Amino acid sequence: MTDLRYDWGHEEIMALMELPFSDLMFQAQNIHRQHFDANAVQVSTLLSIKTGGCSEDCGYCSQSARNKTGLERERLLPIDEVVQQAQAAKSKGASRFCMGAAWRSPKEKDFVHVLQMVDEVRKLGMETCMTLGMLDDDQVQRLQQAGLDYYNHNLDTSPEYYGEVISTRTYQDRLDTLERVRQAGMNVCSGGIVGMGESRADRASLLQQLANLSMHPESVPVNMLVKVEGTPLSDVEDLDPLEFVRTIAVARILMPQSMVRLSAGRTDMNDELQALCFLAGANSIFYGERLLTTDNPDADHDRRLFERLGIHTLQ
Ligand code: SAM
Ligand code: DTB
Ligand code: SF4
Repeated sequence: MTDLRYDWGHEEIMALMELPFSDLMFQAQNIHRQHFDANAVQVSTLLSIKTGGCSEDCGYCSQSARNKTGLERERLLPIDEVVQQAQAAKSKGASRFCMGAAWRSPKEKDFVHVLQMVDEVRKLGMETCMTLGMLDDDQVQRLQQAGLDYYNHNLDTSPEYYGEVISTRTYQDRLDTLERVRQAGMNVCSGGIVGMGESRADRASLLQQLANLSMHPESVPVNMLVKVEGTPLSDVEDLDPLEFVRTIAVARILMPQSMVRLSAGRTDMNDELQALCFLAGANSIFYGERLLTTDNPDADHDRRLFERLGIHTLQ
């Protein structure tokens, strides 16, 4: 078993990123197989419980009020509808239901409903995950008491590149929320986005931040930027897909016991590229036709892909 490390230096991470592709894949596979069934993938389904009109200025996001993406601003979904969608996701085979809201941070009037959603979805026998923006100590406690299993809050990119993408909250704000969630004893889901015009050194630096948190996040989503028309990043240059695979492989090596999620961007990937991501150590995906506001491959396609690859899903 590989020992867990929390002291990764930037240079050694860069050295991994720069390995010949086959050597990198071999290392990642080796580590993956020490800790996981290499043919098992966990599936989560996402639902946007509050869409659009967000006050933040994240340059990639369809939901920022500052980006003219044509997305209709919606109110918080009624609890019944959330429970119905969770039930549907469960019957299609998802083990975790992830609820996302386009907020800088939750307001009290909404928060009470959110707590009820956690309770109701848990009663279906599913794991629960929420992503609601920044949280204070009180909110973290109440989510934990409601039984929330995972909180998703991404670092998004390196501290060095961060200012190119977001100005309305700091990197430290994000680290603070992650530490609060960790201290409250909930599972942490944190990762980032690649393909936003950042350098390889930035990707290494994002992974360094994640791997050197007080504990590794239990779940590490690696998103490929979904280019949304009307956002500042809509026509950023395409990233070499093999660089995305490398990012997954290095995440696997640095955080051997974490679930690494092949997250947004799969509709633009062919099956062969996704197979390479699983080979590199990805062992989780978002499953179901929709991410938050953009498309995801349909469930039938994913089922066929899993069959072709001999992958089974984790319950
Ligand atoms: N508003 C909350 C927040 O930002 O913390 C929660 C929802 S937010 C949409 C969750 C994450 O989705 C972001 O941190 C980002 O990493 C990812 N995301 C959003 N838009 C994306 C896009 N166009 N492509 C890839 N990932 C994206
Ligand atoms: C994460 O890292 N990726 C998910 C989830 N956490 C909340 C969101 C992806 C969003 C992609 C763009 C959209 O559908 O709006
Ligand atoms: Fe708002 Fe989250 Fe989108 Fe940023 S990523 S604009 S905080 S919904």
